[in-house]
Amino acid sequence: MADLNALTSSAYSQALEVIASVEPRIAEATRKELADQRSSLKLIASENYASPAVLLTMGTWFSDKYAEGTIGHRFYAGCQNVDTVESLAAEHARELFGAEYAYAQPHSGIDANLVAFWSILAHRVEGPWLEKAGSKNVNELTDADWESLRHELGNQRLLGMSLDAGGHLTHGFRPNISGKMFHQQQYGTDPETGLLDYAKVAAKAREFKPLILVAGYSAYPRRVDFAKMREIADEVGATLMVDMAHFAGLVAGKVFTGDEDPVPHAHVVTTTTHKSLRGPRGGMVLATEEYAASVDRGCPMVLGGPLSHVMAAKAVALAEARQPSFQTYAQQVADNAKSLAEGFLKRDARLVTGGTDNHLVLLDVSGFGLTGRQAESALLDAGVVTNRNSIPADPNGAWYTSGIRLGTPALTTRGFGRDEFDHVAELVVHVLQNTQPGTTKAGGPSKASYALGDGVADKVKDASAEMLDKHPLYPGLELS
Ligand code: DSN
Repeated sequence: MADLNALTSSAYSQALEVIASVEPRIAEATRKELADQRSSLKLIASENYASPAVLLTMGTWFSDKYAEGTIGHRFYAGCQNVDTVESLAAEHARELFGAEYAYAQPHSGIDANLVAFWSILAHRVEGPWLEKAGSKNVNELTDADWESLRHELGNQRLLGMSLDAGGHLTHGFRPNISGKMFHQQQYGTDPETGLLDYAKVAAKAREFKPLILVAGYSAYPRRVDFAKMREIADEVGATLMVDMAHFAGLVAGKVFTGDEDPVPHAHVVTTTTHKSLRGPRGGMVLATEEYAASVDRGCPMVLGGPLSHVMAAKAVALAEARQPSFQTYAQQVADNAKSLAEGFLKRDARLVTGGTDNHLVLLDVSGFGLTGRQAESALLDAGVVTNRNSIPADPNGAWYTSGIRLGTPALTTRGFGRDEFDHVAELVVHVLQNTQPGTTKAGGPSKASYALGDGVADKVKDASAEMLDKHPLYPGLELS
């Protein structure tokens, strides 16, 4: 068998030479990005490291092809190879997740959610409406019909998790298009425990009667019972849509099974492919047969030309996720998150919900006298890459925040284990204990400026380097 490390090294070295012949600064930035990713503790819960096979698949001439339409039914000629790529991506996704239907075209998570929203609206509203208008086909409608349909499609009701409880912008947050196109309400978490309260979600659903109930999160450190969410949806006649972007890798890796696996319970499931699933940057929609035809109209309903080079990389990543080793990886992601959480708790740091049972923890940094913004910046100075995040009822709002979100998918890919994540918790706490909040020019308390104690950054970087050297990123990949 070929030496894959040697092949990858020469592929990238030569590719960078080709790039440098046109715009050397881009080649330089690309080299620097690898060096930076190699030398920092990447703890952003939504990031990972895709394999060289996935990355290389994106750099091809599939990028040059237009392929609007669906498999075997394109608006452009010459799409036979794109059909192969999209079919394989969809087939791997169906097999991996046990889904009836998979749509690999969305360019991102937001696109996947928009496709899902419009598909559900079309499926739920268009059909009965067409009947009412006495027509069988949307193409036969008059301008007046469209005016009336627009009225019916707009102002539908959506119930999703609020941003500060851990939901996502696209789950009905007012400044996002989802909060503008829908009449929306949000459910939160219990103010004492930080946990989802299904009885309260059900009560809200009974009162609000949403067309779409959205489950899923970006910053909620716990598992969700999707069987219960489906019961709630069924009781009020809603479509259950689950956004599993953050935890798709844990579903693929069979860490979340039974009631914690959204696929058997939801009508429509959306995801990104680049987070815990460890694929290329992109989105995907899974659906039951009932919703397949409307999701399949994602392009041209919502999307432009599919990114065929990325769909090819999705197929490669999904093939990787079907290997037994991916299940070992996913379990380790969850075990490492537990260790990270325990590491914080034993050092008296406060975690939202008191712990985790997925891939992320949400650390309340107000106990250190800091805002999330100050903590994020101080940690970055010490080579620890995290992102600030609101906590429930956050007094500092969504910009400064009071929390830091940390996740385990990326460093687990590098090979970090439980002991190393305990050490990571120790280093994070050390930075935060040695960071002082700053003052504004007028002398008042600042939410942004801070001072990191002398020598702290170097000490933490040295301790991190020891762990990072033991678990190199892309081992064997040497750029000439
Ligand atoms: N930006 C992603 C995250 O960090 O969770 C979600 O869109």
